Amino acid sequence: MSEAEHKQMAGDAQAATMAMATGTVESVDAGTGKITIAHGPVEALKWPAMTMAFKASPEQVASVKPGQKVEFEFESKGMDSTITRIAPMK
Ligand SMILES: [Cu+2]
Repeated sequence: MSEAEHKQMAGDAQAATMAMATGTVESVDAGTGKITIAHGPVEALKWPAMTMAFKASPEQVASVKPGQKVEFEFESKGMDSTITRIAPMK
């Protein structure tokens, strides 16, 4: 890749980016404060569909169950993704 492209990637990794996605809860872990979600593609981050763990508050972890379809917003910074809002889909 070109140097310009590489710099842009480095920049993207440092800046926190807000994004929205929908997916299915795979598991919740109250101990580590994580919700694992099989999510659809996230255009804002150029992510394909994948299953990954998101950091979440105890209230957020308690608000969803495995198997539930959810709609959520998160902040992505480098390898860390933190949920800012999550709600079951109707
Ligand atoms: Cu992902």
